[in-house]
Amino acid sequence: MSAVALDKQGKVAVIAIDNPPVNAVSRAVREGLIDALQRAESDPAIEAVVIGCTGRTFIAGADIREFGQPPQAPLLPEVVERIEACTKPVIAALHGTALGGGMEIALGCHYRIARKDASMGFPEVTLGLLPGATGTQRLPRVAGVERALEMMISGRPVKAPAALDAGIIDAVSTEDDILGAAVNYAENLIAGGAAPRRIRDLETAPVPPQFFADYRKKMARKTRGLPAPERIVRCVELAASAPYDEAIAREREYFLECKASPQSAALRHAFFAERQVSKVPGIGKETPRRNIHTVAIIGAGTMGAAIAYACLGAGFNVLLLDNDAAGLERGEATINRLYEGGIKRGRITSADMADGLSRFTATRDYADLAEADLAIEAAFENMAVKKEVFAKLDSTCKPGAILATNTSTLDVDEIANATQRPGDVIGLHFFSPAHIMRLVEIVRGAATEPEVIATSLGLAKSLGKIGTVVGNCFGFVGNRMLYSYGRENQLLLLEGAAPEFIDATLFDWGMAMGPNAVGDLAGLDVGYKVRQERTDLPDDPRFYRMADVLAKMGRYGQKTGKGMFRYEPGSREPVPDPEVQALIRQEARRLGIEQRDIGAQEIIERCIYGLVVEGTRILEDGVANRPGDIDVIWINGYGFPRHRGGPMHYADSVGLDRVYATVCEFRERFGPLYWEPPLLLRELAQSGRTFAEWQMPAGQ
Ligand code: 3H9
Repeated sequence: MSAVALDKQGKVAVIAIDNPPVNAVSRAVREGLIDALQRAESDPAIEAVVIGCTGRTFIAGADIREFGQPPQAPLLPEVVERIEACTKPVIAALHGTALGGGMEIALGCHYRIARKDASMGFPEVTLGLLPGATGTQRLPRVAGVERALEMMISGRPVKAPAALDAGIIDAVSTEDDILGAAVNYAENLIAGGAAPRRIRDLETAPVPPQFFADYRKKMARKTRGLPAPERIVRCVELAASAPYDEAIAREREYFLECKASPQSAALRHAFFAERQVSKVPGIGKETPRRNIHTVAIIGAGTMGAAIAYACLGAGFNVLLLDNDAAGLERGEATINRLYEGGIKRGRITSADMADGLSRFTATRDYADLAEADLAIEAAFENMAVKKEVFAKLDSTCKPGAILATNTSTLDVDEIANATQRPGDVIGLHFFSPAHIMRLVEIVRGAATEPEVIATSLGLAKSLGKIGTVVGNCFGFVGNRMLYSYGRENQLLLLEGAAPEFIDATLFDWGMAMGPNAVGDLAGLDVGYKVRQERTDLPDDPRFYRMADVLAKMGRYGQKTGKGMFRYEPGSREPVPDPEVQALIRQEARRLGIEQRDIGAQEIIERCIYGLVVEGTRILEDGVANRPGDIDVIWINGYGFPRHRGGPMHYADSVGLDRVYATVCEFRERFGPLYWEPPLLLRELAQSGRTFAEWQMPAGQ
């Protein structure tokens, strides 16, 4: 079957692209479009041309898979220019998601009509790119500089009615059959004697002289480390100042620079890794799913309430249980607050709130959970408490109900064994704040049934989250690796690096926050309590020393106004605290550690390679299915910079031989306790391979 079909409906030629799943503009589509256009143009019976797509969407962009290979003619910009040069009016028929190169094709057409529910935009920036097929020059000409920048820098699509307001499209159709609607539109154009209308001939509306300088300042923090946004701004500046052809040549140059950048390679890796993650060995389309209508959440703390809110938002009936009447009231208040916050930010309406709350029940009685399809325990992080809850769930929930624990570290099998149905038990590790963070670690226990895993993956998707299936071990993937990262941070403090310097270094490198600010935000008491419960920690007095010292002093972080930093009343801004600096010096002396000057490079290498080493052990242990799964977890759960692709991709980009050599050097300098290189890292480094090339051995 050809990717592009040409059909005639009276005087209108209909060019329909059929390249599932998302009609990406692959080479075959580019060739097919040029050919079909040629034929339509040279056919004297044809007076207008419609370009649309079959399937669920208009073109969702260039084919991202081709970006790793040398470009093959015809290039997309040529296709867009060819469409625009057509001597007969060309109408784009948009439905689904018209994105990136798809939107550029639409802007190459002379008229655009979209189905009411269509959305359109330029998400290239999320792949480290800019619209490289004339989009940077066309969008400002129709939508204005400010709107064009907002769309291209955020990457967020707009819905058809907003696109109509902005002048990006000419008409919105309520018809399901958008190709049919576009043919009608074309017939009207023919009847009115309309001619081709070329965006390249329009002038971009002028902006005040300071506009671009101010815009750059405004976007600086959000776009740090990324080459594409600055180049997008330059292109839009050109759209407002340079002749079209000159600006297009620069757009092409910048696009190629971006495409070759390590940031784009990392972002494209993240894109595919996030889609790969739902493909789980042993779970297929044929695996049955259980129906989930009612979700019960046990524990009305901040986490439980946020999970409840997320489930209400996804349309489930929700029961929130807490033994404690005051706790339950607080949970309800949290849910109300989350709704009100959502309304204030314009994310939801008061009708959504009323609808959500009509499906919500608060209870203190386990008997009310009898009909729940899924129970998510979000009680204290304590094994005895968890086992008690699961024994109660076992005796009250109906057969076939899924019993999930939100534990972030504890043994899911031990929890499962507190029930008579360990096959129904699974870990669903949500991240705080649970209604915002996109990650859920789905922890597969030894006995967890495949259909329970498949159902959990579906649940994550319906909550708008990325579910990543991981194995059961202390801390699973994310928190197990966090221990290594946090350990190096703590050791660096004792060795002389100031907390604010470590934080600034890792923030500048791209982490969403520095580790010391994160500790203060999460509460130093939380990690302290978890460490107290563990019996397998290394026998090392330096291990998390400063975190323990501060927690024992009641310096828990933001909530007590003092932690690793201090906080002015009502402020979340960490302020370096000389008292902490004195405490660190005192502890270092006590442990016989000589403090020294530590540079940014050592901080980055120790913290990030600490992650890589533990990530490699996780692969060796079979706890994660793929290196990409680890990357997805760290990007979406721990603020790892997406433009570095996650710890495992980052190691690949540095070169595993270099990473291995540095780890060996650390073993010499700091001893083998933490820096013994894993066998897998050595093997890959010595054979010149990458994590991306690694496959889990069969049977693991
Ligand atoms: C661009 O256009 C550059 C130009 O400006 C200049 C060029 C010179 N290519 O996400 P899903 C695959 S840059 C190849 O699960 P959904 C995806 O991997 C591009 N493959 O579906 C998956 O494969 P698999 C700008 C693609 O319904 C399958 O399709 N465009 C592409 O949840 C289904 O995807 C973008 O950045 C692609 N462009 O969401 C849009 N897109 O089944 C990127 C998807 O093997 N795409 N695949 O796992 C999206 O945002 C979402 O896929 C979309 C559908 C919203 C369209």
